[in-house]
Amino acid sequence: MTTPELTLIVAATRSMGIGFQGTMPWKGLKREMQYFARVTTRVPTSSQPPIQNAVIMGRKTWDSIPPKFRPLKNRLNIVITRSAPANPPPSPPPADAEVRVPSVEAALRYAAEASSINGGGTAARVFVMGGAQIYEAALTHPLAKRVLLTSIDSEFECDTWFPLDLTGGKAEGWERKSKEELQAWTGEEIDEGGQEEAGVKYEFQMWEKKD
Ligand code: FOL
Repeated sequence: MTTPELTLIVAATRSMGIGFQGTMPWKGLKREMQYFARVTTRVPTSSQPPIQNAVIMGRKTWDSIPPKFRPLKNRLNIVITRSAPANPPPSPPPADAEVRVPSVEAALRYAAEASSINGGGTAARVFVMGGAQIYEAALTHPLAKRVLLTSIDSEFECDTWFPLDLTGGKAEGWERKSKEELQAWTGEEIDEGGQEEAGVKYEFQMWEKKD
C-alpha cells in the first residue's frame, strides 16, 4: 500500500476568498466547474479505469454540492465529519455512496486502501477539495504536494478564505509551476491569455511545495 501525495484544488478570489454563507462567492463559472470535474476525474495514463481518483472534503463542502451531483461521479468521495463512526467504513463502500470518516488522517488511510473499486489498491490521485478547515489540515500535512489554484481576478464578498496566501506570485516554501507543467500534470490544454466567463477573468495555476 503506497501513501499517495495530496493535491489541493481550489478556486479563490484575489484575496484568497473561497466561500460565502455556505456556498461559493460567485455564480455562473460553468467552465471553471467543468475544469474541476475533469481534473479531479482524469487518472494518469498508467492507471486506467476501474482505477479512480479520490476526492476528500469536509462535511460542509459536501452539503454545498447540489444533491443531484452527489457523490461526485467516477471519483471515490471521502467526507470528513466528526460524527463519522470511529471504525473505518467497509471497503468497498456501497456503490454510489460517499464514505464518511472522522479525520484527515482517516481519509488518507481510506484513500490509500481505496476499496475494491481500485482492486484493493490505492486511489490513483488524491484531491483535497475543501473547505477552509480541511485545506488547513491538508496544507500542514507532510504528504501535501501541490495546489491547483484557479485565481479569480475579481472580488466577491467572502466569509471563508484559503489558508495559504498565493497572491502576488510568492509563498514561503511554495513555487509556482509553468503552464506547461500544469498542462502535463492535469492533462488539460490551457488557453493562452487566461480565462473569462460571466464577465469574470480567471487563471489556472499550479503550485508545488519546495523540498
Ligand atoms: N476547485 C475549483 N477549481 N473550482 C471549484 O468550483 C471548486 N469547488 C469546490 C472545491 N474545489 C474547487 C467545492 N465545491 C461541485 C459543487 C461544488 C463544489 C465542488 C464541486 C460539483 O457539483 N461538481 C460536479 C460538476 C457539476 C457541473 O458540471 O456543473 C462534478 O462532477 O465535479
